[in-house]
Amino acid sequence: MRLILMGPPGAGKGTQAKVISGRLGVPAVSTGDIFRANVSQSTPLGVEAKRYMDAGDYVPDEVTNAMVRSRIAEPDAEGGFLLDGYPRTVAQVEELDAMLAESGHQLDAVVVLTVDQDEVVARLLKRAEIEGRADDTEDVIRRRQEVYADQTAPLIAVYRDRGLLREVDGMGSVEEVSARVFAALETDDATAAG
Ligand code: B4P
Repeated sequence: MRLILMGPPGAGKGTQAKVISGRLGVPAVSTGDIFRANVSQSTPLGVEAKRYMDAGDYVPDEVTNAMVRSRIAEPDAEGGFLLDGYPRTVAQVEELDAMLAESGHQLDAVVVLTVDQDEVVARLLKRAEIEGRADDTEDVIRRRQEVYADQTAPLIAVYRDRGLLREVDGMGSVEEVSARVFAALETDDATAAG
């Protein structure tokens, strides 16, 4: 199964990606996590990514695309993967399409978590207290929301037109949201072949 998990910052992508990938037995590929791992190890990729992430901006497409290309070519992703936070721009959609075409695979579904704006801000400020992420300050959260609305929200229509979109209510407990995601996937003809 090849899935994409989308949603605004704080929608619960990272949280749900762990649950879904565990249940489906495919690796969760989180671009945000890969960038953060590189930042913490001060690799050249991390040094570059940090400049953008701390400001709430997207890391340039060329950098992100190359990183995903190499990650999904690893053996554990041969049988499928769950992309958490990728693609986020039209250029990334095009690049992912090219990667899939080259490997002869197709996407099975694109899950979008929907949440109230107030709720996502509250979640991220709570995480700021716990984890102290540099991009979880109120100003940067606001910037990340703007970038999402501007660059990523338009992708929803792209995948809807392809018949792949599954919109899932992301409000409520983690367990409630997971149950909705699995229900959306199970009732979805597009994923049956996965
Ligand atoms: P991400 O790491 O993907 O950050 P995010 O959008 O904020 O999502 P995240 O996964 O962290 O939040 P989640 O909703 O799971 O990206 C960070 C940065 O990396 C981006 O701003 C960008 O700079 C860069 N980047 C990443 N991908 C990129 C790409 N493709 N192109 C360019 N740049 C890219 O969780 C939020 C909080 O809510 C957590 O604390 C969680 O515990 C909590 N939560 C989750 N579900 C909940 C629930 N049901 N109830 C209550 N709390 C919940």
